[in-house]
Amino acid sequence: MSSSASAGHRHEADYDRRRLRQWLAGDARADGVSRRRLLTLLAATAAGTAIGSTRPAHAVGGSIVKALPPEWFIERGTNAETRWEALRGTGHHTPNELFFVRNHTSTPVLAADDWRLRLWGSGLRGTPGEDRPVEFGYDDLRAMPSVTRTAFVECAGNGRSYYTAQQGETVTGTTWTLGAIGVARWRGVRLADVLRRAGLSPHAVDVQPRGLDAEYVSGGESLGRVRRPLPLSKALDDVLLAYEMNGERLPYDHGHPVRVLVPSWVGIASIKWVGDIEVSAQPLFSPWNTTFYRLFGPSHPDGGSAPITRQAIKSAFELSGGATFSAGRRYVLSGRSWSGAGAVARVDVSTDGGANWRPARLHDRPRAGTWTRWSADWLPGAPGATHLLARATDRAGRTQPDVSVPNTQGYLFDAVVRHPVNVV
Ligand SMILES: Nc1nc2c(c(=O)[nH]1)N[C@H]1C(S)=C(S)[C@@H](COP(=O)(O)O)O[C@H]1N2
Ligand SMILES: [Mo]
Repeated sequence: MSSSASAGHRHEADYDRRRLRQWLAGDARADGVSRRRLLTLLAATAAGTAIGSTRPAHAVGGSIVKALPPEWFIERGTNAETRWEALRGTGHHTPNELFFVRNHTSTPVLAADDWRLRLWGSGLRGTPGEDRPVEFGYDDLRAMPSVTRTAFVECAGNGRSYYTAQQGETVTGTTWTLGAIGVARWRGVRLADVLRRAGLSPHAVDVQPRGLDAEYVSGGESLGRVRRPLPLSKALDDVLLAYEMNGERLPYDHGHPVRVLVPSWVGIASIKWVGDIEVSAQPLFSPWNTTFYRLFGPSHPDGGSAPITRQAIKSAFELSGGATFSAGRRYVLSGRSWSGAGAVARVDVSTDGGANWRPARLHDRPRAGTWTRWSADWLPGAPGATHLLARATDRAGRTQPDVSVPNTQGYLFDAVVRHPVNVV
C-alpha cells in the first residue's frame, strides 16, 4: 500500500516538474495562477528532485535549488560549503554541481526570457533631470561581443572559523572552514561595454548592481535587496556580466540568468541575479560597504577600515579534516593556493606540524584571479596525530602569516591553517 502510494507520488512529482519546466519554456498555460506562485513551485520541485529519489528531500522549500549531497557539501543555514576532499581530481575548474553557494535569502528561479537589466542614475548621460533608464534583455547581452575568463568567487568570510579554532577569537558570521570558494570559466559581456552603451557620463564614480532575490532582513530590519557599490575604475577594468559558467547556462543558484563577476575581489561584489545597476555621479553606500565588509576591531581604525576589496591569500589541502594515513606508505598530498593580489609564486608544505618545510610542486601556470594546484609527497613515519600545513606566497610579495589580524566579522582570514590528520 504505502510503497505504491509513494511510487505514485514520485511519478506525479516527476510529471509536475516536467509540466513546470514546460510552463517556464512557454509551453504550458496557467490561467488564474500567478507567475510568482509557479516560480515558487518550480524552485521547490527542482530542489527535491534534481538528482534522484535517493537524495533526501532536505532542500525542498530551502534556500538552494541544486542537490546538496552530504559527501560534497556542508550545509550552513541558507548556504552550502564545498568539501575540499570532494575537489581532489576535479581539474582546475570547480564543477558547477560542487560549487559553494552563499545566499543571503534564497535562490529565485528566474526565466531568461522576461529578465531585463535596467541601468539608471545620475552617472548616465540622459537629458538632465530626466530619469531615463536604459534596458537590456538577455538576447541583447548575448548578441554583444563576449569574453571568457577563469576566476574564483570566494566569500570574504572564507576560513572564518579558524579565527576561533586557531586564534581563540570570537567573530560573527557563517562559520566556514575553507570551502567557500570555487573557480569557474565565466562567459559574458564586459560591464564596461554595457556601461558605455548605456551612455556613461564622465561624472560617474560608482556603479551599484542589485540582485532580484528577496530583501535581506537582519535583526528584524529589512536592509533591502542585496547591493554593493563598485568603484567605476574596477567596473571598467575586468568586471563581467556573466551568463555562462563552465560552458553551461548559469545555474539558478549562481545567478541565472545573469550575475556580476568581479575578479579577485570579495564574493559579495559578484552580485547574482542582477536586475538593475545604478550608475552614480555621487559616491554610493549600502549596508554591504558600511555595516558589512569593512574591518572592525582593536587592530583597525576607529569606525572601521575602508570597504574590503581584494581577497586574502590562502591554501587548502584536498583532504577531509582528521583524514587517516598509514605509517610507512607513500602518499601524494594535493591542494590549491590562491590570492586576490596576484598569481601564486610558491607554496611550501609541512607534514610535521610546522617544524620542517619543503616546496610543493605546482601543477598550474600561476595566474592572477584563480588558484594554483600543487602536490607534495609524504611518507608518514610514526603513528599518531599530526598536522599538515601549506603556506603560499604570491607575486605581490604576500606570504601567509602564522596568525591573521582579527576583525569582528571574521573576514579575510589568511593565516596558515593547521590541518589535523591521523597516522595509524
Ligand atoms: N543577489 C545576490 N548576490 C550575491 C549574494 C546574494 O545573497 N544575493 N551573495 C554574495 C556573496 S556574499 C557571495 S560570497 C557570492 C557567492 O556566490 P555563489 O553563491 O555563486 O558561490 O555571491 C554574492 N552575490
Ligand atoms: Mo560572501
